[in-house]
Amino acid sequence: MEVDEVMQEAAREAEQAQNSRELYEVKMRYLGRTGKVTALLKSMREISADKRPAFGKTVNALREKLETLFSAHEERAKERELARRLAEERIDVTMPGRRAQKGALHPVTRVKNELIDIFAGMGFEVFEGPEIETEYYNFTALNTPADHPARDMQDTFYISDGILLRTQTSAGQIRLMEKKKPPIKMLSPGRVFRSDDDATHSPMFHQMEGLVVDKGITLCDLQGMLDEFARTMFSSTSKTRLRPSYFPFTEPSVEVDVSCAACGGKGCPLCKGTGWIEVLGAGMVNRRVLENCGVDPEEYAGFAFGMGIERIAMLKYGIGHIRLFTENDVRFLEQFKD
Ligand code: 2NM
Repeated sequence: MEVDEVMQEAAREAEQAQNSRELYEVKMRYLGRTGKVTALLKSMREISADKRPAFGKTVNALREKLETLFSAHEERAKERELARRLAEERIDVTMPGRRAQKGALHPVTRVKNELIDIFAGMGFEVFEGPEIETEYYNFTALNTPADHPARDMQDTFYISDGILLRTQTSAGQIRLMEKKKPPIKMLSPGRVFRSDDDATHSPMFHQMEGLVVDKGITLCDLQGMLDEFARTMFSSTSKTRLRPSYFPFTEPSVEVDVSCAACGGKGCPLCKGTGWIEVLGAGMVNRRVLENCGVDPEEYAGFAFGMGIERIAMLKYGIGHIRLFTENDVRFLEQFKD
């Protein structure tokens, strides 16, 4: 094998190698343990002693030249590969980052917090009673007689004899009235349960009830406080109107309408042309309820009110179906981001 031929062949193959791995394979074919140059060195033994030194010199020179050749190629291949990696893995540090998704408070939570803010500003304290109640606190103490339709299995979820899911948060207010001497000014937000299910009724919903007991409390105090509530919650020009009603736990009892904020009271589809929207129920605490709690009705009087938080949220945000509150559809919920 001609030394010059080997040199030319190696140079051509090294030139054709596409990357450092292929280059390494070429190198091994010449300089590796079974490579062509190594074979030449091994063949020295078969050469006559007088020609051996010259042959050895030539082959060693070839090996050195090949090593230089491969090093140069290796260097260039590495540079090319590094340049390609840098181009491929390039990061544009000036690109704007992806914003983290921000959550939103549930509309019921929003309205609940807003109601608490309004009434806390008037001096009400928040008191949350248990969701599982006794028939006594949910009905009897609230002057709801044993034969009252509200007690019916069809309206109330009974857990066992005398034990039920509360149908109103006032059950907890009775517990506090038993323990605390007036003056009382409390707000009871929470979940309540009724066997009811249509576009505006859900078997679980949230209520906010308020109770004020002190000496000389009148219906005027109730209406003044409700006016203030309506102006803060709905519109600075909101007005309230009381209509006679009936609840076993209040006497007199009233339904409270707020002037329609959508049309300013002129009449529109939201208020069905009346200019008024029913927002809550209220009244003067029935003297029998006060007596049941050990509060002397000759000395003290109180007013109470109750509203459905979902109903307020539906009016405020124009929500058409109560089921939207419990479906947890992100497309609905994300509209309440602030
Ligand atoms: C309402 C309407 C009228 C009410 C009564 C009481 C209590 F505990 F003092 F008797 N708390 N809340 C009440 C009165 C609730 O909801 C429509």
